[in-house]
Amino acid sequence: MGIFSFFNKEKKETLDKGLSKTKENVFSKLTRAVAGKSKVDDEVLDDLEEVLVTSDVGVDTTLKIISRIEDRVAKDKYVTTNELTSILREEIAALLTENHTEDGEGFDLPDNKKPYVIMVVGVNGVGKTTTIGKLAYQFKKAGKSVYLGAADTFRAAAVEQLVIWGERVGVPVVKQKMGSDPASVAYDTLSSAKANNADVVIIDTAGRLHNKINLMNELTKIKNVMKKVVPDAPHEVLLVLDGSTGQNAFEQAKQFTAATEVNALAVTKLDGTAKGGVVIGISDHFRIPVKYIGLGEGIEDLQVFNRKEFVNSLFGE
Ligand SMILES: Nc1nc2c(ncn2[C@@H]2O[C@H](COP(=O)(O)OP(=O)(O)O)[C@@H](O)[C@H]2O)c(=O)[nH]1
Ligand SMILES: [Mg+2]
Repeated sequence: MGIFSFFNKEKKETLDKGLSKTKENVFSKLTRAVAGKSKVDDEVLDDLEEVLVTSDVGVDTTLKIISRIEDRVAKDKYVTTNELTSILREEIAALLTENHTEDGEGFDLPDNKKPYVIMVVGVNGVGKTTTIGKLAYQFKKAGKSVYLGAADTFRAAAVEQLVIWGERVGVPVVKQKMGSDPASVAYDTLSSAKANNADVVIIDTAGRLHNKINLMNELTKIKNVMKKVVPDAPHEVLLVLDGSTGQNAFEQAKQFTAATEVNALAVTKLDGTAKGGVVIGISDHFRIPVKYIGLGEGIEDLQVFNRKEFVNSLFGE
């Protein structure tokens, strides 16, 4: 109880509010799908399939969910449409938690890696810099010392934007002039962080996916240079995806994970979109865990992704 439950309540409110558009979308479609029906029959299942696909859950994941519900209906014989939402919630939660390790509770860092190095990648405009600012804020709040590296050197505005976040949060930003070598910025950042015994380093990068070979080479070069300072860096390659683009985010995840080694995902802009179902598809399809979700532009609007909480929020408890 006490402070812990207060934060949990706040977290839940932000999540519920952020997912409200997706929720309205799913619920109004579900309501239509079951209107005038008393039990879950083939027609309801067909309609449910359409609801999930048009809510950006993705075809593969939708088929898995439908097949689970079919099994359930076959087993429980008479399932009313009233029970459908709770069954849907249970089956999606079960699907997402299968073959997965436990979700994180808070913004934790492993204590045997210092500095812990996070390299942030993703297409332009998905929310990389914003997510870095929000993460830096959370780590600082948890008492960690944070260094940011402005390795998106292609646009002056990109460096400036990270500097502004650094000032807001109160953490140092290592930068060079626009157009300089991103790998060299990353090297400088890790060197400063190491010299100052920092806990965590977050490196911003440019995301120009239109030339995959270029991007891949660039990211590989940044990684290799980092290893000269911290041999096992980067510990985390965090791919940021814009959830409001629905299936496009899914495609980007496919392309990026093929181009470079990614071991964590963040899905942003879930507020203000009805396409939040995409997180379910992404979380099911990729072996890489969705670690964070973005629910607004504010400094506090980043959460550690928890599958159960997400599904409960989306389908009501
Ligand atoms: N509503 C909303 N906007 C976001 C979120 N994350 C980022 N943004 C906005 O998306 C835009 C692009 O973000 P930015 O961090 O510059 O993307 P980058 O190009 O990948 O670094 C900015 O206007 C951000 O404020 C989010 O979770 N919710
Ligand atoms: Mg940026």
